[in-house]
Amino acid sequence: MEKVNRSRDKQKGKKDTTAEVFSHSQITRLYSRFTSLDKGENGTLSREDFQRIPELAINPLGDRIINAFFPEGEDQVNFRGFMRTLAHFRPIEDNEKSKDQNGPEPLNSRSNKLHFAFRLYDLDKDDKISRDELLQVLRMMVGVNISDEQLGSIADRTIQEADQDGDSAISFAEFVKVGKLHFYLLNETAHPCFLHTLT
Ligand SMILES: [Ca+2]
Ligand SMILES: [Ca+2]
Repeated sequence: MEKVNRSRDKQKGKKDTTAEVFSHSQITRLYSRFTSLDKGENGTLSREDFQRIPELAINPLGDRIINAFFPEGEDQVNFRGFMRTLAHFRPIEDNEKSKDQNGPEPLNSRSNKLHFAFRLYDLDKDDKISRDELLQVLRMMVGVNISDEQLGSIADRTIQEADQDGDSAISFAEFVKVGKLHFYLLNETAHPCFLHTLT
């Protein structure tokens, strides 16, 4: 089992950006949350463990967020991985007090948050958001009260607005420039229940 109570002083020279994002008391709370979710009591969480969190079960992007916890090809996540993913959801202001110009970028920096959001869209991992990928997320976010035709035209307009190299898809650089696509996915206001239950 990994130690969770390592103090920051002991980590000098070997920076762990996860510990920079969370305070000591938050880490303690997260750890007790982690162990209560760990029904198999083996120090790791499975997808089923996450699916038992009601707020994630009803979140339209729940499955994708759950997937983001799991490294490629793995079906278990340990406490460190659990914290790393959650760190992306912390507000950016939390960095200011522990800012270290020479250290690695905090996980909740604007750029890391954007990468995280981008990956929620880019299911086939070709580093582009296609019209289909955008449509899938739109459909999950807006629910059923909007026709496929209307959704399609929202997707088309969004791509037109973002697409600069004319490939009819949104690259990460283009994604960063269209302000509106990401923040509703990653703001704490977009996932208040999810965050409050976990942290
Ligand atoms: Ca893609
Ligand atoms: Ca493009």
